Amino acid sequence: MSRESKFTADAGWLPPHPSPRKPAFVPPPGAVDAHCHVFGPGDVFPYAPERKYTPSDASKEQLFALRDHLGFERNVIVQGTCHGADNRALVDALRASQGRARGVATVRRDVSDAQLAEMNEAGVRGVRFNFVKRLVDVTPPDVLLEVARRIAPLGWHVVVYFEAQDLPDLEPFLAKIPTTVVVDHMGRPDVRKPVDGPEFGRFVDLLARHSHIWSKVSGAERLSVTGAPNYSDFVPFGRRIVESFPDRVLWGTDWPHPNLKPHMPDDGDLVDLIPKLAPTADLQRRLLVNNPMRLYWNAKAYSDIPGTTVFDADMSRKGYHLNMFCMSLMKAANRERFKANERAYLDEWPMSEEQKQGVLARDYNRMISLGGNIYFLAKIFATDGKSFQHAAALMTGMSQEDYAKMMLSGGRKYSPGPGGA
Ligand code: 0GY
Repeated sequence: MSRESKFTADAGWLPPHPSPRKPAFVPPPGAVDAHCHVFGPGDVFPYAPERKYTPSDASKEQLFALRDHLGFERNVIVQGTCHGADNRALVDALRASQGRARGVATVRRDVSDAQLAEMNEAGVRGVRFNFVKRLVDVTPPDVLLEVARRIAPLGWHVVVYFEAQDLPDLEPFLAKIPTTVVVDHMGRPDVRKPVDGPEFGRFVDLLARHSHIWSKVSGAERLSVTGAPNYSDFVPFGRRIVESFPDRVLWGTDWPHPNLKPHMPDDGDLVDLIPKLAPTADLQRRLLVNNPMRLYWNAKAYSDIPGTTVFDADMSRKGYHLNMFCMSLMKAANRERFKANERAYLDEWPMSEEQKQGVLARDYNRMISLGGNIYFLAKIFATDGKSFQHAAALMTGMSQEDYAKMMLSGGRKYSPGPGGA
């Protein structure tokens, strides 16, 4: 006999479609469903007391089965507001995914470094800021900026959910966020209005003005007035964004489609919209593979050059406070304070705990992998009274003497490839 659940879904709540059809569109290999949720199960991962709705459970097993059925390889699971800032159900799903899911969490300003590190290890790569008043009690922007500054050193980004009428007020805030910002469902346009009209124009301008802002071209089933199965009024809006900003768009099912009344979409229909939003194979690959892989799996064309960490814009953001700490050592008074109590001095900087540990251990490779730039890190070994040769020897695992000998005899030996010099 099944146990009585502690939670009952709201009256009229629609569970997800029980048997979505197999879509005609075959997603390219490695495709990512970059907006979906897991809810509960409530008896294991209780819904938050402050929630604005109680859903029916939507499990990780159901989500992974849908992923396979629709022809996707990976998921980005977004913390639903019904779980508040309790990310346990999300983290549980990420851990069960065997690296095939990444997460976007909700955190409060009092989240600890240890909690952030644990979520990072599980696969969380972003936080969500929600401005939709029927879903949350809105948090003040200065608190959110504080959270954004905390998560930036981890290389995470911010996902925002708001409605079109709130964009003018929000734009200055979005401009100040120091990470990539992804807007859910194109900022919820009214798709009865013209795609070339002022309301959607404002959203297109937002992306044109701010290269750190991305958009999900999702939410057809929420925004369409013409409705299933073609959601035809939504298509020109999504297509406009995909064609204008092909390297800053993501797509997701939004399974299990919370708060949708009165219809529950067939996820197969939603997948079959993709070629209408992204009409070429190249656009489809960017939307479904390249962009989400770059943002969530750090997969860049140059990220697997052996022995090399490329210092690009993401690394610069991730290492910002570490590098600023290094620059502070230009001043004699700061060097003295650092030498007197390294831990206390490091704690004055909003660096991640891992970055601080890297500094304390003088582990330069680790600092570089966490966004440190050798031109700034040089201030640390200079403060220690050490040379560049000393640091380079440490990084290669050699004694300084062996390193010096190697360099004097022409540097590291390498085997040229066929036809190489
Ligand atoms: C979505 C949309 C909605 C809900 C949530 O976290 C949530 O509760 O995001 C909504 O009701 O519009 O993206 O899932």
